[in-house]
Amino acid sequence: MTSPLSPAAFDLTGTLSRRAQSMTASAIREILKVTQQPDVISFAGGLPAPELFPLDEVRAASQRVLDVYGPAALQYSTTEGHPPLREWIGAQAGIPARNVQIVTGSQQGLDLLGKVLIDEGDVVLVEAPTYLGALQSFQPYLPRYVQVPTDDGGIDVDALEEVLKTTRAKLLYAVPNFQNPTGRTLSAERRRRLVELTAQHGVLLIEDDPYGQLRFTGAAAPSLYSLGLELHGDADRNHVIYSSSFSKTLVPGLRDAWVQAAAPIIAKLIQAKQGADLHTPTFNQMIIAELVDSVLPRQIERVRQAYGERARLMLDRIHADFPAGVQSTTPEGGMFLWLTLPEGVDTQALLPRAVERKVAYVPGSPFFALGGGENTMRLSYSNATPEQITRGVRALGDTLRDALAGA
Ligand code: N5F
Repeated sequence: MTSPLSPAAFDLTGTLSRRAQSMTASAIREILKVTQQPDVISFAGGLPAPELFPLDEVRAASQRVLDVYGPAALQYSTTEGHPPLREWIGAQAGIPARNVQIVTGSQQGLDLLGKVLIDEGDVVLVEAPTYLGALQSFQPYLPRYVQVPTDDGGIDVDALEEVLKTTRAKLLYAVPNFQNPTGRTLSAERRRRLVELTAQHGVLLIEDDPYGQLRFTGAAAPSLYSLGLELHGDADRNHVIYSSSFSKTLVPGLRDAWVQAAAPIIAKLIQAKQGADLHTPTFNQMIIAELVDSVLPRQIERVRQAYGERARLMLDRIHADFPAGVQSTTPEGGMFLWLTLPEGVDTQALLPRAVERKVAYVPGSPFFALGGGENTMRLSYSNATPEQITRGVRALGDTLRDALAGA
């Protein structure tokens, strides 16, 4: 006889929701564990250069915030976000502050958008490849992914038009500027068609743009959001949802980012965020608001210049040190470039050998919603010094040469 106090055998794994069972670990965060060893040169994480962080300015802003706001800086605050920060973001985009929702990193924005927009089985269109963190955010809401092909000009809009003829899609997720993971940028002509096509077919368009300010060469193209605004004439009718972040322009550790969207979507984001974390840290938002006019513009300039130099150096070293048959994208901004190796090379299998040579990257496959891309990899140049870039690319070139000789 079992006593009422003796516990029943519990299948704890079996108690997990289908939602939880569909979750997977981020390939980037897993690799960051390996690359935390101090002697490994990491081209893996999309980490900003810490030596460029405006430490003194953040210190001074923190002091000012405490002086000006007192205890209110440390109190709970509204879910929508710190009003002066929302006003500032709205003014930049030419929209009312009420169309701006502050979020705790744009990663939270992606999760909340998934929560309020995706029903199980809804078709979510994604670039092939796309940002794997977005796949990770959307996955628990059990979408059906459909991949849209991309080339050097970004999303192939002709291919998209074909897909839309036969597929009823809920939303399309895109990173049009210096895409994560490829570093590619959507061409100006394609932007207009992408906005029009999605509008015609009733497909929401999520424009994820954490890197747009970090252009180091070439001319800027209009945001999809601004084209949507032009098309609909009103922020509350825009079918484009815009997401950006202070992570790559100021600092990622304060976790301050935002979403711009039409009123019905913002209303639901607020409710979803109340359930997630009530609000983004009050103090952090106040610090960011202190910095947006006085520090942000010159910080962007510094970061652009440094990343431009690092990208050019990495490309030069790749051309000099890599075996023939490796193709690289040429980013005009942002933090990433993308390598395609000869067919048959498996970059996941190769990673331990690269780490033995003290260099790390992210294998390309996890960036494809439906698999593929085994012969691709993402390299980030933002977090490595010029000396590390030179040494790391040489080590990676040696790793690739060995692999090709073995293949
Ligand atoms: O705003 P935040 O810091 O939450 O950035 C999230 C994010 C959203 N959208 C795109 C396209 C992004 O690239 C990112 C940040 N991605 C970095 C990466 O390496 O792919 C984050 C890596 C940092 C980490 O996982 O520790």
